[in-house]
Amino acid sequence: MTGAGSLIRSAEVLVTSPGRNFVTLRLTTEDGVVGLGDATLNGRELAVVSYLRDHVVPMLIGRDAQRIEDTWQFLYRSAYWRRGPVTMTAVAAVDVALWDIKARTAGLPLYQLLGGASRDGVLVYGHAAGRTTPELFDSIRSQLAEGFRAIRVQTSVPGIDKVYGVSSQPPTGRYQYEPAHRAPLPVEEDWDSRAYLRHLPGVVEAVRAEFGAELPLLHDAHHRLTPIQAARLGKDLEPYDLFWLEDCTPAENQEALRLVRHHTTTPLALGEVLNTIWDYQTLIREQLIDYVRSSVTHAGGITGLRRILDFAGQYQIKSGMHGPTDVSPVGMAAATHLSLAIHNFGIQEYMQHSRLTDEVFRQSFRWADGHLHPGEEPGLGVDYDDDAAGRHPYEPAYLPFNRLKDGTVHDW
Ligand code: GCO
Ligand code: MG
Repeated sequence: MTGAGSLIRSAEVLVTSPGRNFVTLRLTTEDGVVGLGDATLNGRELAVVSYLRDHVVPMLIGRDAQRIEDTWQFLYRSAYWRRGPVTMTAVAAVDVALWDIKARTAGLPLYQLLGGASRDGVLVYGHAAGRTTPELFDSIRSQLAEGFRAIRVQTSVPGIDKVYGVSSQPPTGRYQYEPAHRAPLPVEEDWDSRAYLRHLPGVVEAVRAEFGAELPLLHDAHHRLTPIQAARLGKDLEPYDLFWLEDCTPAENQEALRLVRHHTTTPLALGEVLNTIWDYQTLIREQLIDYVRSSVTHAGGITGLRRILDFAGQYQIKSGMHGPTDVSPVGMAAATHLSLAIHNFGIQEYMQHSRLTDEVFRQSFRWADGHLHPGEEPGLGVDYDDDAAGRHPYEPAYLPFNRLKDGTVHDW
């Protein structure tokens, strides 16, 4: 259906902070059909707000909302300055809002437009963490009780004050970990790779012994190791059969993974900070990873990520979409529709949003037996509640950064 009614009448960039910051693009057509896109880039939210508001919105008004591929190519190529997280998050927001509009216009849940369901539900992984091994065990038990059937485990390391993925507060029921701090400046954390390498394998061994062979276990090294350290860690963890080891080295050096791959059969996941198919060229062609970690939100939307995953599929590389709380419920819904539809689905991350967040973003997904399903509402199945959003104005927040013991800045 193309005609005057499908022209974009308004494009609003909405910012709200129900517990944490979210940026949402809302497009409305002349016919009154609304589409939502997630534009949240944790700790750099307002850069995307400006990119959209100041540069993209004026170009959207009057465009045909049905022309998704053309709009994607236009935004990507006409900017001249391509790729990068700010640009690709902005492109993603427009792309997902247009898919939402197309599916709502068709009266179908988005996954139907992507080829229909390839599975009954989307296996997701939850998160467990502990400052001590007994605390980690409790955290795993509570994730199992929440219904998760695959679990990422993160642990404190003796001698390090604050470790990625582990709250410094005692656990309070449901896993809560919000890396961004509402503070005027980034919080400093500390790091010691040798201490981490000594400590982690024993913890994973204990978890495997306690919870048995069947439970898929994942771990995120969060970009901190050198290639040879990552190779050693992969080898040390082989007996415990990890589902994946994530971001073992900083993602921008694709060649680093050659060395890691050469030494270990532990499956590797990488790419939550990558944004385009070009960032994956070497990783996929040389089969250096097993899972693509990019989210719909940060990799150019459904259109951008599907292109990456089709390329990956030729090499039996599967999806493992990033799904922390800084991907909004709109971004999570888009991911879940895509995960349901593609053939080379692997697993999806799911860090449940807070009650406050869920009041702003009304959702229709289903959650049962460790699997998500996006539901049968037309479009993404998410509605934005302006009244609830208005109660939570934007608050500046930063991700932390790391220093080594001698004061050197290190990857966080
Ligand atoms: C993950 C990620 C996140 C990131 C966060 C940054 O695997 O879920 O590493 O926890 O640190 O999304 O904004
Ligand atoms: Mg990660």
